[in-house]
Order: sequence, then C-alpha cells, then structure tokens
Amino acid sequence: MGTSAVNDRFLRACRRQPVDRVPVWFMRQAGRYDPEYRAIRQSYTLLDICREPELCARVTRMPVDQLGVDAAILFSDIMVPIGAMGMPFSLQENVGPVMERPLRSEEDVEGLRLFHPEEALPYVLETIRHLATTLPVPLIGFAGGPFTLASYMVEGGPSRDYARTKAMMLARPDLWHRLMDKLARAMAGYLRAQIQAGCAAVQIFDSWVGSLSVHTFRAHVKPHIQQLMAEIADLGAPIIYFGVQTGELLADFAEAGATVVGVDWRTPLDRARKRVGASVALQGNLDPVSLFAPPEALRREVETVLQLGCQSPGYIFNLGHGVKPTTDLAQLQRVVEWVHGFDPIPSVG
Ligand code: 1CP
Repeated sequence: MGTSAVNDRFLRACRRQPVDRVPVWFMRQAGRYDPEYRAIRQSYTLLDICREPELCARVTRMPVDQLGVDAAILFSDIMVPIGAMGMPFSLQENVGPVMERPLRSEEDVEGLRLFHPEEALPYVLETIRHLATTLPVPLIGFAGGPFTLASYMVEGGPSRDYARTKAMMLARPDLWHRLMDKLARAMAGYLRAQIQAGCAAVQIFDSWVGSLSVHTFRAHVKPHIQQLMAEIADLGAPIIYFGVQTGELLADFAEAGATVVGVDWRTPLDRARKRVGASVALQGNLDPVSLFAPPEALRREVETVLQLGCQSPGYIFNLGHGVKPTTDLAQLQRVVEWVHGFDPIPSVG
C-alpha cells in the first residue's frame, strides 16, 4: 500500500514530523507543459486516459521520473465522479468542463445518484491499485470540494462570478444544503475508496470556495466540508484542503478537520501559520507565474517561500495553484533541486 513507499518525507511533513528535506510536488504536475503528455493527448482525450488504467498510471508517474517530486497525484479530473452521479459533461479544449444539462431545479438535485465507486469507476481504483505497488513515492488521491463541484453543475461550466450558484445558495438554502450534503457524502465515499485502494493521502480541491464571504462559507459550506472530512478521518490518511483566494478562510479550514491546509500565493506562509495554529501542516505557495521569470529571479522567489514555510514543522512546498500549460519543464526541475537543497530545520522559537 501507499505507506510502504520508499520516500516518505511528504507523509512525514503532512503529520508535522521531522524531515531530511522539504517535500515538494506540484498541483497539475501531469499536464500540457510536458511534451510527452502533449504527445499522448494527440491520440487520447483526457477522459480516455482516465479510463485506461495502464496509460493513466503512466501519465501519473511521468512527473515523478522527470521532476523528482516527492508525491504523485492521481491523473484524473474533479468532474469524473460527477458523471457517475448522473450528470453527463464533456471536457472542452481551452474551456474546461461543460455540463450537458446544468443543475437548476429541485428535481435535478433529487435525481443525483450516490454512486458505488467500485461499480461506477472501477478504472480509477484499478489505476490506484497498480500505482500503489509500483511508485517510489506516496500517491495522492483527490476529489473536488462540494462548492466547486456545485459551481460547475449549476453554472453549466466555468464561471467568473458563480452568480447562479450563489443565487441558489441564498434563495433556496434548503435545496442548497441538500445538494451540498449529497456531494459531501458522495465525495467521502469516493475518497474512502481511493484510500482503501492505496492512496496514502487525499486532497480536496475546493478551488473556487474563496469566492465566498467568510459568513456565507461558514453558513453554507463549512458544515459539509467538516462532515466530508470526518467521514474519512478514521482511515488515518492525511487530508489536504485547498482553494484559491482563501486567505480569510484558512482558520476555518483547519477547524473543519484538515490535516494539511493548502495556501495560494497571495497569503504569506508565516501569516497563514498564525491563522491555522500549530495543529495542521501547510502546503504552498509559489506563484505559478514566477516560473516564467529567469532562473535567478525564480530562485529568489523559491527561497522566500521556503524561508517562510520552514518557520514551523509541517511544511510541503507546492505552487499556489496549478502549473500553467506553457511552463518550461526545466524550470520545474530547477525548483525541485533548490527545494531539496534547502536545510529544512526550523529556527527554534
Ligand atoms: O486535456 C487537458 O490537458 C486539459 C487540461 C486539464 C487537465 C490536465 C483538465 C481540464 N483537467 C486536467 C487534469 C486534472 N484536473 C488534474 C490532474 C492531476 C494533476 O494535478 O497533475 C487535477 C488534479 C484536476 C483537478 C481540477 N479540474 C480542478 C481543481 C484544480 C484546479 O486547477 O483548481 C478543477 C477546477 C478542474 C476543472 C477543470 N478541468 C479541466 C480544466 C481546464 C478545468 C478548469 C476550468 C476552469 O477554469 O473553471
């Protein structure tokens, strides 16, 4: 299983244990910046790759071999289980997920299915089982957060302001809570199956939850995130909770039960630490756009992030959001080298 992985510094950092080097991985580390991935995408769609365990395992492993990262993340998409809940969608080039029929009514919410992961998505679990026994690093499973999934389902695709989603939340709190409850239970079951198949940790990508005010997050989303994390806590796998522009929500993320709180680049890691307290680990938060700067300038950015992150135990280096498709692979390789060359011993305070 995942915990027998040779390199365990990622899992040690999740649990705030001492590490020999700062662990590093990148959100969206398998993707279009990589020529090998682009070559595969000439013959297969993203969903083809997800449904083909051998190919999916190969794509998941590519950044481990090419970049030397300390964790692999399952190659999939947050929308994959939404199809299994009875809402067909497509992933459109340069757009993202587009629903065949957006979710708008009471009947639409009632019609959502709580699926059985082994029956509905056997290829995902087969890929995980294969990877868990062959990878030299821990495998991270993932699911979308209930708000982020709801935003795609209700809007029908990517959105700038989530207007229909927030309208449902405020106008029909009863219906909204039923939707959140269904999504939280479905994703808890999905993450549980991923951990049981061999994922050593999981990340909840609630990418767009930072669009909410603190009080609406607390009233309309937090109870469901708390329930989701509580439902899988017994398995003992670290749970990373991440969203963009969530500086004002970080304390709530820790309180809701996250083992690791993901931080975007806008919030300095020392400030994030003050907000979350000492009982969780932090992950982040290099601005993905700094990878377009010349190596010397990039190196200064990486060292600033490392110095702030290493001020307290429990730190995982990552970007503040996903790798951009036009990033130079060599820049990612340099970042891994610099992170691994940094002395992680925190200054004793
Ligand atoms: O075919 C392609 O290469 C298109 C780009 C792409 C990729 C590489 C999409 C479409 N999905 C993926 C894979 C993917 N999606 C992974 C792979 C594992 C890895 O990290 O290496 C992961 C973790 C996701 C998760 C995901 N999908 C998120 C959460 C992370 C984030 O970026 O905030 C979200 C919001 C999605 C939806 C989605 N899928 C694809 C796109 C372009 C989008 C975003 C659309 C939008 O801006 O709303």
